[in-house]
Parts: sequence; structure tokens; C-alpha cells
Amino acid sequence: MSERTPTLPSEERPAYGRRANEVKQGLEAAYEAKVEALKQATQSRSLVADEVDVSLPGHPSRPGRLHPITRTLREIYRIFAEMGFQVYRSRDVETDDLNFTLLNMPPHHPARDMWDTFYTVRPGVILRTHTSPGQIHAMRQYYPEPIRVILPGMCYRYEQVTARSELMFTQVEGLALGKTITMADLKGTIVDFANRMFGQGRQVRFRASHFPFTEPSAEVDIDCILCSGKGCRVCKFTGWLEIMGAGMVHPVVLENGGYDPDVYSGFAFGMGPERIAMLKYRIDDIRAFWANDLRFLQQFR
Ligand code: 2U9
Repeated sequence: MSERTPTLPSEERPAYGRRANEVKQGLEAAYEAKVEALKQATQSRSLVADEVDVSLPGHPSRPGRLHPITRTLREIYRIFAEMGFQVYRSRDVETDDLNFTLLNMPPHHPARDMWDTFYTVRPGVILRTHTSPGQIHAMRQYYPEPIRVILPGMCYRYEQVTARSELMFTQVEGLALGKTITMADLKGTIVDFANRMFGQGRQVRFRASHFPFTEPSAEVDIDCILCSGKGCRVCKFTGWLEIMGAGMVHPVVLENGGYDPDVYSGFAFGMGPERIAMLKYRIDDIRAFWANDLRFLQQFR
């Protein structure tokens, strides 16, 4: 197709061009104005539709809180930290050797019956029934230095779950080891702990007992924190509450940890934070701790 031949006489072309420009500018301005008007209308609509009433009450955020056992554990750590004990953590999954044999309970030892546990598919690998294997780990790590540690953590036992016994529970064990440690150090440490944890002026009683990994061994009671020893339902009218087990580390255990029992001695003790929390907060069912019912957990601020 050929180019169109200009038909406008040359003297009319400038005026025609000007007019064409005016029309173009007019159309562009109208377009911009329409776009702006639509934008304004959208904005006004959304200001009405999405209006925020700043006078309405907000949604308060509900801060979380610590589990009662975490609180109890931290209180125990703080008290023992002031006495120079460091926290030593060791694994929940242990070998049968560390959980029993090295703690003076060889295979077929009758004491093993007290601590049935959960077994993994790997022979000899189990869930620990107490934090005591940590004693061997700490000794083997620190030999020949003196030791002052507490060993907290979850323990597991295959047993009937009742209001008084759970199949998982925490334990805090203590171990002090050196060349001059005596039973007097054990008693002084525990009496001081009992006073700081349960209130100054506590009566503390040591009763002879038995643990395979300590000799001599004792069970430790305090005067009942609810009735001050007068006798009530919680202390079963005895006036006393059992709070822990303790004793001097058995020579076989010292040896298994690498410490010569003729040169070194030590004491150990162990307590159950669930039991302590039950006494402190008057909880009568141990199952409440790990059932994760918020109605229970939210009561602890
Ligand atoms: C030494 C070292 C450690 C004694 C302990 C327990 C915790 C215990 C139970 C409470 C109810 C589990 O859920 S439950 O059935 N807790 O039996 N026993 S601490 O530990 C010791 C004792 C002595 C030298």
C-alpha cells in the first residue's frame, strides 16, 4: 500500500497540528483525572470498611510460665550453687553396665528388681532408672580432681502408674568427692539444704537405710512442713517427711569411677523434685506433673 498523500494545504497544517495536540493533552488529562478519582474512591471505601476503633480494648497477650518442676529444679540448683556444686548433665539413655553393674549391682543382683526399666532394641541399652550413672561419668571425666556436682534429669521406671508413682520423673543427685570428705560433710550439706529449701529452723533426721551404691546409707526426713511435727494427714501422723536418700559412696563405685578408695572418699544423695513440689504446693497426685493439663499448670505463677 502506498503512503497517503497529504491533502491539507500547507498554510492550514500548523493550526491543525496545534489542535491535534490540544485534543491529545485533553484526553490524557481526562484519563489521569479518572484514575485519580477511582483511587480516591477506593481509599474512601476502605477507610469506612476497615475502620479501626482505637478505643476498643486490645487482646492481652498471655505470658507463659515455668513448669512447677522447672521452678523446683531451679530452686535446688540455686541452693547448691551457693554451696559450690556445679550442674553436671548426662544422658537419659544408658547402658545396663552404667545404670547397674558399675553402681555395685552386677547382673542378677536382687536390687535390680527395685528398678525395672524400658529396654531399647539394642541389647544392653536402656532408659536410666536413676541419675546415678552420671556419678561414674563425672568421676571418669574429672579424675584425679575433687568433685562437687549435682546431677539433675529425667529418669524412667517400668512400673504401675499411681497417684504416688510415675514411670517418668525427675531426680537430682549430688556427689562430693575428695581426700577428706566425711559423713559430717554429708550431714552439714543436707541440713543446710533442708533449711534453705524448706525454711530455717528445720529439724533433720537421718535413718539408717540401704542403697547398693553407698555404705553407710541413710534416708533423710525433715519435720513436717505442714504441721511442724505435730502430726497430720500429709506426714501420716508421724511428724516427719522423707525428702531424700544419701550415703557415703561405696568403695566399689569409687573404684569403677577411677578413684582409689584408700585415698579418696565421697558422699552422694538423691531427691525427687516431684515429691518436693508435691509437699511444697500440696499436690496429691504425681501424675498431674506430666499429664500437661493446662488447668493444673496455669495455677503456678
Ligand atoms: C543416693 C543417690 C540417689 C533416691 C531417689 C527417687 C528419687 C524415687 C520416685 C518418686 C515417686 C519415683 O515417681 S516415683 O515412683 N522417686 O524413687 N529415689 S531420688 O535417690 C538416691 C538415693 C541415694 C545415694
